[in-house]
Amino acid sequence: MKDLMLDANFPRDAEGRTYHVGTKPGEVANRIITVGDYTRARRIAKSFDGGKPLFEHESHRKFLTLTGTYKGTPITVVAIGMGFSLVDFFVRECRAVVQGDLLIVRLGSCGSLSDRANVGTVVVPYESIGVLRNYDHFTGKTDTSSRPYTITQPLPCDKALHDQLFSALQATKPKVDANLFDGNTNAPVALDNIKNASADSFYSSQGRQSDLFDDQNEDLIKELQSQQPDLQTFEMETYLLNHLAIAANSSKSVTSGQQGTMRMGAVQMVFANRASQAFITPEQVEILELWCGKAVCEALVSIQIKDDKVHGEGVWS
Ligand code: R1P
Ligand code: URA
Repeated sequence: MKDLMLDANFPRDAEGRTYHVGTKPGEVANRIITVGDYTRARRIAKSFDGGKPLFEHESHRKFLTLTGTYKGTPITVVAIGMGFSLVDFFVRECRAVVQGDLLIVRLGSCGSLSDRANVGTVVVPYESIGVLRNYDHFTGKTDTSSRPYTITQPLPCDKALHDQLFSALQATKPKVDANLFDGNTNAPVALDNIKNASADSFYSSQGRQSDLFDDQNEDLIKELQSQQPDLQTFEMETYLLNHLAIAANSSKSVTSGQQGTMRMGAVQMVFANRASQAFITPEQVEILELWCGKAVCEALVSIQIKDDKVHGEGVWS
C-alpha cells in the first residue's frame, strides 16, 4: 500500500517524497532530462559515469527516476509517459525537491510535417505552439464562430540551451551504416531553429483522421501551416514545459530570490513523417536515442548554473 501522505495541498510522505513522481530532496539533480519511455531513459543512463545510474526509483504511478553523474556533474533522467498532464506532475514535483536553478531538456520523439525533417532526423526547436482541443466547441452549444482547436502563440525554449544542444549533437554525431538510413551516407542529421507544435492528442489535435470520432480536424494541419509557415514538428510536451518555465520564473519564490530559475530545452527525434507516411525502425531508434542521450548530457553539463560549486548533498555525493 502507498505510504501515508501529509498535506492535501501538496502531498508528500513523512520522508518528503512527492505523491506521484515519488522522489525527495537529494535524489533529483539540477540538470534533468525527461523522456517518454523507460527504454530511452535507460539508454541515456548508459552515458552516465560508470555506464549506469547511482540511484533509481520507480513510483507507484510509473514515473522512473534515474540519477547519476556525467563527467562528475549530477544529472537525472525522468521517464514520465506522455502528454501535458504528466509534464505538469513531473515539473511541479521535481521543482519541489530541488533547490536552485533547474535545467530541463525533453528528449522525445516527434512527427514531422515535411521532407525537410525526414524520419531519422533530430531537431532542436527554438519555440513551440500549443494545439488544444476546444471541448466546448464539440457540445454544439457555442456560437458559430467557435473553432474546434485553439492554437496558441509560440513560447520560446531557452536560447543558450538550444544552441548548446545543437552543437553537442553535431560534435557527437555517430558514424552509422548507411543501409540503416536508406543509403543516406549523411544520416543521421541534426537541424536547429525548428518550430514545434505540442498537441493535447496524438490523434485529433495532430490532424490524424478517424471515422470513429467527430474530430473536425480535416483542415487543421493546413490552418496551422498558414498561421506558422515554418512549423515542422508535432509532439506533446514542449509547449507546456516552456509555459511552466515562465510560470515558475514569475512566481514569488523566484522573484524573491528564495528559489532558482527554470530553463527548458528540447531535442526531438523524427519517428513519423506525416507527409510521406514513413515510420522509423527499431534499429534507427536505438542509434538516435544513444546519440541524443549523450549529446543532451554534454549540453546540460556545459551550461553553468548558480549551484554548480555545491551540488548539495545527494545520491551523487
Ligand atoms: C506519442 O507517441 C509520444 O511520443 C512523443 C510525444 O511527445 C508523445 O509523448 O514523445 P516521447 O517519445 O518522448 O513519448
Ligand atoms: N510523437 C507525436 O506526438 N507525434 C508523432 O507523429 C510521432 C511521435
